[in-house]
Amino acid sequence: MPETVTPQRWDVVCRVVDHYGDAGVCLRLARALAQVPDRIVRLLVDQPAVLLALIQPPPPEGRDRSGVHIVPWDAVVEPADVVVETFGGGLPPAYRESMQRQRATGVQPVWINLDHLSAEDWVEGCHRLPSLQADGLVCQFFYPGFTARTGGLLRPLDRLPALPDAVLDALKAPQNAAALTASVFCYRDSRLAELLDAMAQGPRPIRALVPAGLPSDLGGRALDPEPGAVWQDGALTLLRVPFLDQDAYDALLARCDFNLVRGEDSWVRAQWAGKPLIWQAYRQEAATRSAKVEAWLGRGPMPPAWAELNRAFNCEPGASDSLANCWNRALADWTAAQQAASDWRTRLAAGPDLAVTLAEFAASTVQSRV
Ligand code: TRH
Repeated sequence: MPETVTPQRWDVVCRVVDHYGDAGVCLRLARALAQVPDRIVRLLVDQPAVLLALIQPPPPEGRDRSGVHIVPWDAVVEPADVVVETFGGGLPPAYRESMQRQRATGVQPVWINLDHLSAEDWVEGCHRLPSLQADGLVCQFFYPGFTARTGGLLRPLDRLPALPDAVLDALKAPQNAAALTASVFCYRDSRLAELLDAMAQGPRPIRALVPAGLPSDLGGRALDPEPGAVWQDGALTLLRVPFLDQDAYDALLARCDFNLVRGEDSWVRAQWAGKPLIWQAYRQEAATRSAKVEAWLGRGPMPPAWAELNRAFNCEPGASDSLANCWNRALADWTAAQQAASDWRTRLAAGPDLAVTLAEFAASTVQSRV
């Protein structure tokens, strides 16, 4: 451990469970941590292909443009000063054995387990709690969140990249100033088909951008899988766009009028985009999913009609008013939804920055040992 109490060597440890979010959050966290001069950040990942799908072009020799060293999960044995395990994914066995040896001869690294984001109240009571492990190591739980008594959220990019031509072309079709543009990113098993039906029969032209390579139930609309494909259906125009680099995806969210997002990272990015959004929570048991959605809606990110639409989109069919009714009521409340999304973004900006709170917590943990 260097002389100063400010730990400078960080490891973010990512074990991919499924989809892109584990890697997506870890990449964003590692990049944010690496912005501090002289800090050395490694991102240990067990499925590099999932992570590299979010970085275009692929980083040469595993060195990300942000300076993060991307390394295979089991390629590192010498622990850093601070180890950020994510989502309870565990640590590589050899890495953990090294931590045990360090503890036996001196001081273990600061070991933090960064958990999933939730708007639920219980998070504040668990945030920063230590957990003594059977081998004597201490792990400390750290929760992102929407309040000052959590770790807060990873901040948006200071500067968004230009959108690729394939997306800019899609934004021109159809030529209709009244059209609202939406990005579409939800799970295969969702109520998307019903929502698209409502848009097609709705009062306002909608241009929906669907990423290539992601299975989506488009309700029988045979949109070709290749970027550039177009499918017109009443007031709805579906357009296939490429799966984008993570930074370009942030730029897409900011460019659209509203966004359909899912899971955790795109959900947060859409809130930072400051546009109305429809969030499909990660597919868990219905009561768990409903509790997460209600906790977030209860913090007031949007007006009632849009909250009802989000609630319905996360319900099983038949457990809510029809999506068509919800969609038409939400569309009628469009101006209020735009203002509420902007106000919500302002509220988030007043909250903690997760990369900062993590670093402060790590430094205070080291300081407490001096
Ligand atoms: O892919 P996800 O469903 O990931 C999920 C969630 O993170 C969930 O919380 C977790 O428990 C589960 O994985 C294991 O949704 P999420 O979180 O939005 O992550 C998607 C990432 O993909 C995000 O970083 C944005 C990125 N992305 C791009 O980079 N380009 C794209 O074109 C698209 C559509 C997404």
